[in-house]
Amino acid sequence: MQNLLRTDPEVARAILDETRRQGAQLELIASENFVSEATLEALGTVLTNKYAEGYPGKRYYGGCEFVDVVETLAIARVKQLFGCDHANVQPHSGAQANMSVYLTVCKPGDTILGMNLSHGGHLTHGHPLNFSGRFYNVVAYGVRKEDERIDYEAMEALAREHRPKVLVVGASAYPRTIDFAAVRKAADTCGAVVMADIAHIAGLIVAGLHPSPVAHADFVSTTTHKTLRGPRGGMVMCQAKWAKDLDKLVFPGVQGGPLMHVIAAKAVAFKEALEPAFKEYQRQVVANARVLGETLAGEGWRLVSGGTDNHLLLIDVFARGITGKAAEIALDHAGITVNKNTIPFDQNSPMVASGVRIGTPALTSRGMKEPEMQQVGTLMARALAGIDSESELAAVKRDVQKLCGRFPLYATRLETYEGALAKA
Ligand code: DSN
Repeated sequence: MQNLLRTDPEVARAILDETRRQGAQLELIASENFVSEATLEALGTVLTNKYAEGYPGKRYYGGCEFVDVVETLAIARVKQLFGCDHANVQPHSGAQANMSVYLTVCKPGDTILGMNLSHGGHLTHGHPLNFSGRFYNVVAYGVRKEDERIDYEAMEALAREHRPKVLVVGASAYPRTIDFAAVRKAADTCGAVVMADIAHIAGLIVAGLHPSPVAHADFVSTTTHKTLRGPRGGMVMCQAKWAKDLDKLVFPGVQGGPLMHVIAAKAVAFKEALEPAFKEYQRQVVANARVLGETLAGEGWRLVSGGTDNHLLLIDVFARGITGKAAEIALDHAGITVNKNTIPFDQNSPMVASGVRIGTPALTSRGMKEPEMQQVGTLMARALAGIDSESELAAVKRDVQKLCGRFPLYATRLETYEGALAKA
């Protein structure tokens, strides 16, 4: 930090402030997490200097012997974690992972069947403003109105009717277990390739707390920074028959040089995920989400689909006359970080939204358990009930800070930053 403070005090200051913010607020964004110190150490290394276009043993640059070690370890660990035939750990993000799969399988204009974003899907599953919606003919499936769960029968009927090249399954705001066998069955009616995007639930799958898609899907894509608790990035796993084509499409098809410092951090996070403690962590993530949901429901808040099977919850705040946007702002004032989110069949636009999405991966990484989830649920309910009262929001914030103070985050790192700042 001392070098950074000397060279660029503005950036150094912002990093210090962000480190403080992460520790002082209740982080409930379902897609965020806190990586380990070991993962952070791997990220901030000289591996960022190295060009390594190609793959281990087959690079377009000299001097790759050590980054080869890193990437080979990362690949081996993914295969061990998920039991997949092949893994490509180079995608810079989940979007690039998904783009690589589509380009492997489809030509522009081909049909993709994906989940409606407002029913819990993802931008890269065919949203009109995303490359997926621009390059391909998109047909969307969704959830049933009555129970807000994926309608696999309707999915299969759409597959028969539209004969997609790819059937995409996976979600960014779906609190229920996904039936990958049913997806495979739907895809087999028209010979579609299945891509399972497990970005949100990857950690749960590793721990055996959510069924794995590996036996059912041709491709499994994911980010590495959500429940998997690695650095920001993506990866793709696939059946052996797709391996060569996929690798060609990740590089040189979609990307140039891989981010070797990020791949090193991925390798570290995968090693952590192989430890028994990771399973226990995921078990706690799921238990925490259930208790948080029960607490909120007990306070009179409607949960989309009635609850959760995984790490996230969607609260229908509009059922009590509050927009997702207003709820997000009020909770932010109370030191609780969430994101507004559309709910199935939403009457409001995505920038306003009727829901708030919350998840427990980050708070669980801080060590919070069921009793704290009850407190968090009560604090959220107080903030939402007191949405028009700045004094109530400030009072909630004080209680949030007390709770956060009991679960220090990056304490040594923060101390080092503060010490460097004091000397600067
Ligand atoms: N933006 C991510 C999320 O919050 O779920 C998905 O890419």
